[in-house]
Amino acid sequence: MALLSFERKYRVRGGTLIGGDLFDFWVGPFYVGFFGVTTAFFALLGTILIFWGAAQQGTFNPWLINVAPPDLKYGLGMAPLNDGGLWQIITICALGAFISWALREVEICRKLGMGYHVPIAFSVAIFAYATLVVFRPLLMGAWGHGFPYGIFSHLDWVSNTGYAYLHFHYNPAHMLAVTFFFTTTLALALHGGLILSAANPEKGEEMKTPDHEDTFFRDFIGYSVGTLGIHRVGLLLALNAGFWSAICIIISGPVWTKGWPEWWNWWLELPIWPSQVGM
Ligand code: 07D
Ligand code: 07D
Ligand code: U10
Repeated sequence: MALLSFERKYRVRGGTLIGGDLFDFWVGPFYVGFFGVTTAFFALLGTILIFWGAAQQGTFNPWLINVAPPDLKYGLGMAPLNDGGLWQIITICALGAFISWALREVEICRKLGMGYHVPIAFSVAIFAYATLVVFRPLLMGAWGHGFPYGIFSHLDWVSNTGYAYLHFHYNPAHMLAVTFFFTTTLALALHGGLILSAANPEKGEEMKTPDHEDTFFRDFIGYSVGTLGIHRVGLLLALNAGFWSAICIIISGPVWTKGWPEWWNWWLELPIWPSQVGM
């Protein structure tokens, strides 16, 4: 079915979670819905506040705009607007916009009778963000532990936070997350390559079938995960990358306060070593 006639058939009412028919319409290519309105509201307000923060800071240079979280002395209380309060309101707007965006995805899935895989996947990214700016600061007792909103300033935060634990590469959950990120790109490169090699033949040649794709990997590594299976693998790898990222930062501070290299001492402290049992 051509895209335009398909859209006409499926652009029907229903499937909304909230608001009934009220916002059940499209603007150009975009489905609106109740959560489209809340996304627009939070995203607009958050962006306006970032610009306002930039005006207070005295620069509109996008690389240098910086809206910093409150000083640690404010703990978990509200801070004055120009001393971190703006960051707190922008954080609420960001979470409002991201969660609305995920719920708008859910409504679109419901309209089309599809599974909720895409909103579930996006929720893992939202979870990682919330870990950085809500859960970890809550566990550490101050909003000041969140990261600042600015292109270079957020890089400074990552570097400083990493060095606060001496050598962040030794964080075992960071290792897992990095490995999942690397494996995700390997899987996507293999999948993109395989599909194009079979489904996008030279002019005049015939398109190959999924059997060709299966056979390639059986010949190559002795096993094919299958044409549906590779999408399950991809999703699993990518979600684990985000999940272990959230874990690696939430344990840095709330669970482990020393340098990460020291964590590995548990290995030397096992009772299997003669020195541990006084020999
Ligand atoms: C390609 C989809 C499109 C999205 C884009 C991002 C904004 C910000 C805000 C001027 C893959 C749009 C950018 C809306 C404008 C202001 C105030 C997604 C694609 C193009 N980072 N980060 C970037 C964010 C964190 C880190 C780039 C956001 C953590 C490192 C961009 C968040 C940590 C590096 C950016 C966030 C961290 C970057 C490219 C939120 C650990 C880089 C992003 C909300 C996760 C890279 C100058 C990209 C860079 C980079 C945005 C959080 C680390 C500005 C929105 C605190 C080490 N980050 N980031 O392509 O070039 O993502 O930085 O959590 O090297 Mg970051
Ligand atoms: C948080 C983004 C969420 C985004 C959302 C959507 C918009 C809309 C609109 C475009 C999680 C935003 C959307 C704004 C835009 C339009 C229209 C994603 C988030 C909801 N590290 N490290 C990670 C590596 C080192 C350190 C994660 C590698 C050093 C700290 C990942 C290396 C030190 C933290 C990772 C490396 C250090 C991390 C990031 C290599 C510094 C974190 C991915 C090769 C000296 C962060 C949850 C992520 C984390 C994190 C990779 C090196 C410190 C696994 C490959 C040794 C402090 N690092 N790192 O989390 O876990 O994405 O955050 O050296 O906090 Mg690291
Ligand atoms: C995949 C795939 C597959 C495909 C695919 C894809 C994965 C099987 C079949 C998809 C992949 C691609 C297309 C490849 C490229 C993608 C990437 C590299 C990922 C990164 C993407 C980007 C960088 C693009 C990002 C762009 C975005 C998010 C669009 C920006 C959109 C907007 C600004 C509008 C947002 C819409 C909203 C909020 C909802 C509707 C709202 C409106 C239309 C606005 C109007 C608002 C209202 C009517 C409400 C009123 C507003 C109010 C009341 C607020 C007022 C508030 C005030 C403060 C005043 O697997 O193969 O192929 O294609």
